Amino acid sequence: MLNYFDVELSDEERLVQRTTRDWIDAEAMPLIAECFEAGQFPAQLIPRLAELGLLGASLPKYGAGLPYSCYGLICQELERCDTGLRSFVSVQSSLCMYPIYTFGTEEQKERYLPKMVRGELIACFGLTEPDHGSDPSSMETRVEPDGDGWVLNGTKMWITNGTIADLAIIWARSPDGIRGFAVETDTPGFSAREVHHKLSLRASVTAELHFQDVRLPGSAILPGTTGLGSALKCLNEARFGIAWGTVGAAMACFESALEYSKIRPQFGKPIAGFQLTQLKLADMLTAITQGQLLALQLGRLKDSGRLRPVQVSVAKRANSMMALEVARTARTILGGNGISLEHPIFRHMVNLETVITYEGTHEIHSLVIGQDLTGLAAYS
Ligand code: TGC
Ligand code: FAD
Repeated sequence: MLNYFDVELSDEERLVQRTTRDWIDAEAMPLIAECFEAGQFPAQLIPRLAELGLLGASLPKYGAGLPYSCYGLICQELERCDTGLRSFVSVQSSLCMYPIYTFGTEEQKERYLPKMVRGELIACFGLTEPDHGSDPSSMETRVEPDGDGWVLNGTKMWITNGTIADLAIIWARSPDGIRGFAVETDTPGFSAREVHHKLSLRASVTAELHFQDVRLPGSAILPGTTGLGSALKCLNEARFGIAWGTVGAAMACFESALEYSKIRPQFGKPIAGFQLTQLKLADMLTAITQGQLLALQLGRLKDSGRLRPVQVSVAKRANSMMALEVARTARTILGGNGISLEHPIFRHMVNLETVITYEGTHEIHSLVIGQDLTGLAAYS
């Protein structure tokens, strides 16, 4: 644990972090590189993720109801292993359980949430479309009223968990604006196709979803959704997890580079003894510490109900780029060995290229912050 500033964690936070880390080290770390190489999500970990209370960890009543700071620490530890693992938990918890809990009926909550906490029902979140990523307000996926139900048509792209999901939270344009729907994936007309040839997030399932005249019951709508803003509320939750998770990815890269630098001799001494290596280590340590303190304050603000969405944008943007830069620097310390999957750094580095892109690109978060600072929207 990097704790240069003796960051104060509560007993509960320490316990959650320790428990998650111990399990990750024992059961996830040993198989992650192989999964990444094979392009497979380690689905065998789902039952233990559930047993440990890591699905819907911050959800009251149905989940463990932990403080958000604990959820953040869970994300940090998961992403210290691999972004794919944190992504799975982010999607299940923040992007799918959260909207059902926040916008759903009692019947929807009872039908889905207990099974989702137990890992018996996997979900995905479909907002992005092939032609509408940063600008979801232009989405083409539509629902039309049909008797006492709906008919759904359209396509969603880059959907995490898409081919393993039993349930999809789908955002679609209805006659009264964008609404969210809980779509069971065995409904006729629903199909999912895995995206192959990815060079990033290889230990995560990514899919294209296609809806052709999918007939949904009236009860499929999440009635509390009232426009794009409802989808963006879900994104605040997941972006919060990314702000923490990226600290974990950066820690893994730093620790790997530090250890390597002490045992790799060149010019007659360990490369850790060269000033340029020490400068890189000092820069990485400083950046990670700043990211850690930012994430912790984000958690404190969220737990006290004072967190503004723009603050989440600041932290998601800053920590994702921080982690990518740490990964790139750490990679140089390993020289040629840095490009091998035998070390975790390159795997994290290519994952982080996705992290600066999904959940709002680096550029989009710059514009969110710019709008907050100036009062002027510069998206179009
Ligand atoms: P705009 O007019 O600004 O906003 C529409 C309504 O939403 C409200 N709002 C928010 N509410 C809550 N939280 C936020 N962060 C919000 N941002 C905006 C806003 O007040 C407004 O409300 P109202 O009542 O006035 O209607 O919308 P816009 O169309 O101009 O878009 C703004 C923009 C560009 C920031 C937004 O579209 C955006 O964030 N784009 C990025 C798209 C994105 O992040 N996609 C992510 C897809 S999911 C994903 O990547 C999952 S990866 C999962 C994994 O594997 O971890
Ligand atoms: P575009 O929006 O086409 O952007 C391309 C470039 O243009 C970017 O650099 C962008 O910053 C820039 N740009 C766009 N608009 C502007 C502007 N106004 N000003 C300046 N620059 C701009 N989505 C989901 O809904 N659910 C998921 O589960 C999910 N999982 C994902 C998993 C992976 C592995 C990946 C790669 C993506 C995932 N996404 C998911 C999609 C992700 O959210 C989008 O890729 C992201 O929002 C960017 O959209 P885009 O790829 O269409 O890029």
